[in-house]
Amino acid sequence: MQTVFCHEGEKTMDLKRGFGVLVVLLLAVSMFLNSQNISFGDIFSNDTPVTLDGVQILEYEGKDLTSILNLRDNSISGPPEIDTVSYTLNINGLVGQELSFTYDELRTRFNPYTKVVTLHCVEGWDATMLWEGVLFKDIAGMAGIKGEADTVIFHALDGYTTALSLDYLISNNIMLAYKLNGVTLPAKYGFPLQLVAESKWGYKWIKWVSQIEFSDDENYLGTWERQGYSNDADLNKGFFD
Ligand SMILES: Nc1nc2c(c(=O)[nH]1)N[C@H]1C(S)=C(S)[C@@H](COP(=O)(O)O)O[C@H]1N2
Ligand SMILES: [Mo]
Repeated sequence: MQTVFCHEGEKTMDLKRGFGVLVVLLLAVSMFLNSQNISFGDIFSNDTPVTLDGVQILEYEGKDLTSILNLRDNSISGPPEIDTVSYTLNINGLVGQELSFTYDELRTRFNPYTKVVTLHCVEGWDATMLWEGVLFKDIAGMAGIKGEADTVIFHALDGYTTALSLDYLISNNIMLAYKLNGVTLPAKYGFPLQLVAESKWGYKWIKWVSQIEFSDDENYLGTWERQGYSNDADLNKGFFD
């Protein structure tokens, strides 16, 4: 037994019992977090926060959305460190004018678009989310694409790359999203920008996009494509076709 003082005056309590209660409480909290797919790491580390800037939208126009808390981060080397202040999206290659946009410019200089689109990973899982961002063709239009360009190579802050045909990106109104389910893209899930490569396999949905390079190299292979995955990546076909 030990004597302790608190604002109610002198009290005695069994410290051993107090410790036992604390252990049970911590176990209960950790089981709850586990059931919600949240890890202690998510909460206490500041590189992969789950803090959201608003309340996620989980149903939109009658469609159920996948919660961000249930997403899987499938990246080659984990989320990169991003400095929002110095970040720019750089547009170069076969363009009339090289451009770069800050994060604020991306959200203020282009019309915003929203759309519910489902991501399908080759591993067999999928996630339906409400995306908000800018149209690829609006950005491309500002840079002025040269006639020879037929391919667009996307580069990301973690070193990942992938390429898509210019025609696919423009004719399908493909978006670069800065929000999902109504909240800013979390660091783990592509902040500041993720390509919403509708009707393509997940490996074309490049996250943490930092550079858009216009090219005439139709055979350019990105990170996963080099490992043998289909460069076309059409969802209607197998990912090795
Ligand atoms: N920069 C970058 N983007 C990436 C990847 C990656 O490793 N690095 N993985 C891709 C793969 S294989 C999938 S399935 C999706 C997963 O997206 P999500 O984390 O939003 O669920 O991200 C894609 N984009
Ligand atoms: Mo994937």
